[in-house]
Amino acid sequence: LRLSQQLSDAVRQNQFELYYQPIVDSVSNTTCCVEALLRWPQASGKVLLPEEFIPFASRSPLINAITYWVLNRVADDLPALRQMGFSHCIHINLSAKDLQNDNLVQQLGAMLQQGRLHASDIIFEITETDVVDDLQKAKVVMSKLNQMGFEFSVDDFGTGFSSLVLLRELPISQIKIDRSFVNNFLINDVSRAIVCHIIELATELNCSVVAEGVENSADAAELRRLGAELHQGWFYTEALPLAKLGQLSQQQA
Ligand code: G
Ligand code: G
Ligand code: MN
Ligand code: NA
Repeated sequence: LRLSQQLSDAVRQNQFELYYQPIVDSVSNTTCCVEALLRWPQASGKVLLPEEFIPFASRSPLINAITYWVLNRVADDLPALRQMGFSHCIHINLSAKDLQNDNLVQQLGAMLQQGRLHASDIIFEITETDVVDDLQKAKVVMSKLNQMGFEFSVDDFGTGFSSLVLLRELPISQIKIDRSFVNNFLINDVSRAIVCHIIELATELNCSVVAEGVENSADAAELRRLGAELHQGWFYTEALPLAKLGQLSQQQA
């Protein structure tokens, strides 16, 4: 297939870029983590977003190569991120296939041994759809990674069909409230109830909570009042290339 050829060329020829979107502690108004988000610039000048190629890549072994590319880019970017003052973790998105074999365990084991990464540098984001393939296999892989020190966050929480089973079965330390709930929770009673319940559930389970898609100060204030202090969204900043993230941290300092 054409797209699969283009994608494997993109991996080999280093055509991807990694952008970073800050996750902000809204109480101290400081960036505590950044989420790495893939971008694929085209020769035409257009930049493809992950939703335009990750779903396709996720159905093939290409996704393993893409995830490995992301890990290596994060390892390469870490010294610069540290120098900019981002002392906390980098969030990396995984796909279903990443959790269905031991490749990732071996690759990360090697990177830890080489000193290119520390487990505490990274939090992996998984979605519910990532583990439904084979929950037991995902559990084995995630447990191994967890023993190596890596933590897991559930992305888009509440939008899948097995969110609660996932919390019971897997080593999860953070829940990200899907932005579809955050978008209208001030005016939609159902969304509001869901947001409140996710916050309570997370607290009960000793998980931290991140609210995604925070787009204005009213949302931010109400989320904080409800106990969700970590925010990600355009109210703070969009995903930025490394160089622009540096300018941002200088403005903050
Ligand atoms: O940047 P954007 O909002 O378009 O990203 C949308 C989604 O694409 C993310 O929430 C995530 O699920 C997925 N995504 C972004 N970067 C990566 C990546 O490096 N690997 C995987 N597997 N998914 C990614
Ligand atoms: O991992 P996830 O699929 O949630 O990736 C986050 C995506 O959400 C990014 O691709 C980014 O473009 C998008 N995004 C980030 N902040 C906001 C926001 O405040 N509002 C909306 N609508 N989208 C956002
Ligand atoms: Mn994510
Ligand atoms: Na998300």
